[in-house]
Amino acid sequence: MLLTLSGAHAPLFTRNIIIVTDDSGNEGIGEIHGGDDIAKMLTSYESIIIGRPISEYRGILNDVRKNGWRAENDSGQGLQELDLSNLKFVVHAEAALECALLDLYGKFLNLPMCDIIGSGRQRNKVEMLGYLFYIADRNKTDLPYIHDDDDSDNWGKVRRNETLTTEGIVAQAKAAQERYGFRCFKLKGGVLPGKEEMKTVVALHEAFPEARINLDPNGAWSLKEAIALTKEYGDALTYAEDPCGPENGLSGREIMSFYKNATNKPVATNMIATDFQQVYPALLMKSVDIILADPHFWGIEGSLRVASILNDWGLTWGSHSNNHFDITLALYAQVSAAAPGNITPIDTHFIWQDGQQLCDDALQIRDGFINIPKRPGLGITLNHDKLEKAHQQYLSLKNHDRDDAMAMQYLIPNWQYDHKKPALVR
Ligand code: GKR
Ligand code: MG
Repeated sequence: MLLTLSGAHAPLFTRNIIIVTDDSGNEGIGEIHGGDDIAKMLTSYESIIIGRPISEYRGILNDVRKNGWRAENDSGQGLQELDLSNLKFVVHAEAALECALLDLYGKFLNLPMCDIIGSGRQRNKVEMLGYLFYIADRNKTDLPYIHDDDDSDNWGKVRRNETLTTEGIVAQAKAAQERYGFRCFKLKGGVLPGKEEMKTVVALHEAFPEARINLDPNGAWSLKEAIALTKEYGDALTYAEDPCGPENGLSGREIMSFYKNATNKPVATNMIATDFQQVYPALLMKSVDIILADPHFWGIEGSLRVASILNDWGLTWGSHSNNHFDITLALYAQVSAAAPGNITPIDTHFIWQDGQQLCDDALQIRDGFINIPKRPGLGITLNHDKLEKAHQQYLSLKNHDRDDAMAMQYLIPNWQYDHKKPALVR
């Protein structure tokens, strides 16, 4: 029951999986956010793809962008807020197809995906960060949250239990480090008052003095509060992720440039620069240093175009994440392996889903890194039985869209999302 500004994760998350097969029997796979609109977009691609040679994959993607289905109100642009109803518009459904086609193309060429995308392979292993969350008490709900599924180590145990204190988060970080070897951490904020979250950052810094530490309240703080908190506790913070956002008629890009002027703190975002139009003013105003260009928000080649621009201009690329399966984990690793420059460790929620893999040969995080496998394409093989099991569970759900207010209302009756109030501050 992970907590964020947008509420609490529900017991089940949904994803759309796409499978493309060729007539030599190879299979290409892709994964993207769940939801019926995204499923409808993916289904509308079918007639555009079938019968075409894999070497035409760029043409196929162009045709899909032109002729694939999109909802009428889908502008394809983000709102600068963690508003989940808007998320599907930021997500590029065709990125799932791009992934599946490149998986297949890699198999055709007998090369791992990172060798055939962007400017090709830049590194053989990719550093991941330990993504820490405050966790609510699932026993306060009657919802079917997973628990007691893994007592093999501390991580398996702590990740299902209530964690709302500084000591709890430090213990969570230690358990994650023991299993995965993380050298860097990100704490998802926007849950408790900013002061408490920053004190937790200080405690994490004391526990892991060498680690890069980042806090992401998803723009919940006002500019004034963000500056004050950074001045008081900022030494423990390597960079701040979306510390503040739009306010008083100013856009998030403007507010973040004021924040940077006042604090000199490097800033990362996955909220105010989510497409190329937004990147232009964000870089002109020097609002950000690190753009977390998730391949699902930008497409695979789009994400790598961002990486090239940032690298040429002395800025930093990274990738943000949502709940995901091992298909996305492999995609993130392949794209990050092809991203030029000195990239920041990559976000992944996968440690929260570890044990729920869809593939038999899922990539592993060891010593904080994922090694790129020698196998072609994505480097993983879908287990159809596991997928079918997940699919049956999906079919049993009334709603396929993400709703973080639903579970939150067990904790605080009538809880509603407010982009300027931490989730537990009501
Ligand atoms: O999945 O709960 C979550 C995350 O908090 C996600 O919604 C955010 O968009 O991880 C993301 C972020 O870095 O902002
Ligand atoms: Mg973020």
